[in-house]
Amino acid sequence: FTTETSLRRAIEANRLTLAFQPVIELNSGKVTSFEALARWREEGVDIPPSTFIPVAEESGLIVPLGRWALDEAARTLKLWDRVAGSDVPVRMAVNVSAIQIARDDVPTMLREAVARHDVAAERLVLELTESVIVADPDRAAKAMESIRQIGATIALDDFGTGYSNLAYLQRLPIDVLKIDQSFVTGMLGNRDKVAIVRAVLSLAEALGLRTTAEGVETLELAQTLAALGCTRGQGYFYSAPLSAEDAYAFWARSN
Ligand code: G
Ligand code: G
Ligand code: MN
Ligand code: NA
Repeated sequence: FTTETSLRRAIEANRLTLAFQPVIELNSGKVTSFEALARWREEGVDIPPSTFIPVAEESGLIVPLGRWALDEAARTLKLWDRVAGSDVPVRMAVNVSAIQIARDDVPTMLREAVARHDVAAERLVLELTESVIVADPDRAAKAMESIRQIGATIALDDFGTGYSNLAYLQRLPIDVLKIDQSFVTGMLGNRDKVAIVRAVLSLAEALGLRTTAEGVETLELAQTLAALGCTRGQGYFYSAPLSAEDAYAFWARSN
């Protein structure tokens, strides 16, 4: 209960921050986007998202947290544009919890955030998990169609770890599959993981979806994924999540 109370205070006092992890186009080596990841530091100690995101979801605090994250991500994109003197050609991805889709009006929140910060919705990516679809398929479909209509892109996060049937991949406006890092990290020398990654890549190709492999920790992994037809990679081989300033410098250096 203390975590919930202090998380509520941290959100209200605007003491959460975002870290930004680059997503790299495997063929060109260029940054295509950044994933915004919430960070919480309390009295000098980092509380990991694996601790506070579940608390936020159980308490409903994920609704204000998620609103803050989208707003802060859009604000940061605009900040980078000002530093660069023109629109920085990267997209910004924000995680959206199933609870937000169920309880909040995510399309309106998106419309308001892009208007407030004067950034094109096309530059935003909302990362949803399969649990969104399992929870309430009709509501999820409506929300996703509105998000797409506003202009943002939809990525399916942690792909392969959920339980839903695959028919929705064809029906719903999904643009990108993010292959969960549990299949990617340690995939070299593991036939089962390679088989799963291959299957996801061929499914994505057949359906015209782009793919991002998470957990790319080595050059060899990046090369293997590229050879298998994966389009993008994200992971410690390229960069850990960075502060807004360092993320901008990373982009400026690598493009
Ligand atoms: O990068 P890191 O290990 O810190 O993030 C762990 C997980 O926490 C991420 O994979 C993501 O699913 C979740 N997470 C981080 N920030 C947010 C956020 O703003 N909203 C939601 N819903 N989840 C987040
Ligand atoms: O949204 P999602 O849960 O996929 O967020 C990615 C999480 O994985 C973040 O917590 C991030 O810090 C972490 N992460 C990012 N790159 C790597 C990596 O290369 N290896 C491992 N083990 N974790 C990573
Ligand atoms: Mn994610
Ligand atoms: Na993920």
